Amino acid sequence: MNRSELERVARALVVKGKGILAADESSGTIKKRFDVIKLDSTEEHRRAYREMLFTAPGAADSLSGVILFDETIHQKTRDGIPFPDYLAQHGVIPGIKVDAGAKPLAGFPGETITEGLDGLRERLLEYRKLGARFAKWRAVIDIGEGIPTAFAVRANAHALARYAALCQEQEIVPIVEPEVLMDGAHSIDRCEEVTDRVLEEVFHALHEHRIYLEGMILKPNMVISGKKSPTQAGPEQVAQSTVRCLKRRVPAAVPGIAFLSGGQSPEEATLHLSLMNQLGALPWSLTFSYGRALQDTALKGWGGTSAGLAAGQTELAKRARLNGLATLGRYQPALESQAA
Ligand code: 5MM
Repeated sequence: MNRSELERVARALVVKGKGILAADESSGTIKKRFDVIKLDSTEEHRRAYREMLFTAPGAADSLSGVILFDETIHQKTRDGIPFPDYLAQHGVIPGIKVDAGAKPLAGFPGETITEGLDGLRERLLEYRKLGARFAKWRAVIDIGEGIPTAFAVRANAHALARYAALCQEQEIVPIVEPEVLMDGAHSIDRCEEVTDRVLEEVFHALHEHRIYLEGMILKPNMVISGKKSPTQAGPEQVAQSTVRCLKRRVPAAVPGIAFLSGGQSPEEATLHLSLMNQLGALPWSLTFSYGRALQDTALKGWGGTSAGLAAGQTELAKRARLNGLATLGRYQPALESQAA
């Protein structure tokens, strides 16, 4: 393992002013996204959509990396340039989602375990040859009556740590993503309590698996009210609770934390990130690794037509730029109307 290379890539991914575009939707998820614009999820439509995103003029100025799906890392631009090569040529680090999805955890109703460890070493080797310099694995923790159980949290933390160890062995920076879902009716306090427990287990497992913390990135949820909760915490409380929780559980050796957006609106996700970055000096860089919060407006602007190409690209570049400002604590909602 080349530790200095891992650290160099990890630091580049969380450099101030930039963040990560999560464009690693699996076939089922991208179909759901295309359903919104009434577009069939064919291989060519998926390729054209990803090309629209990756070639958006100006977006690369605010993107440090892009997470790809297996199909996408093998695809090319219309001019025949493999996507990972195109991104690298534009200063954007290509990454790859390597988990095989969250599956029901036998014996634990309502809970899941993320699969994909079998054959992972060999897949990582292949992805590295294709240009991937970082990877991503998502564990999903739901909050509900009697869940999450301690066992499900431990099992997911263990899988995340095994994945991270294999990545570092292959000189690929692991993005460790334990997502506590915001879909429930729980309060922000309950989200903080569960996120705290999850992060404690995750860093315990990472330590046991001898993970080089300087060569990894954490991708957590924000501490936020459940979507169905009657009481919604305001943006300042989300920022303060999230940073408090992270300070308690994330070692300072980790170079950066790149949040998922998890179903927040694009504007909320940007505002929360900016407020956190206004809370004074922090031991790690705080940035974004958004999927929906970067792509939703771009997808609608594009609409699946070549006539919508420029509109989609303008929307992506706008959100990337505003989130880039948020990593510096310089985003204001008023910028929304000026940014286009
Ligand atoms: C939580 O999802 C990740 C971040 O996206 P959001 O910012 O929209 O929450 C995202 O990278 C996710 O892991 C991918 O979209 C892949 O999801 P699936 O479910 O297709 O593996």
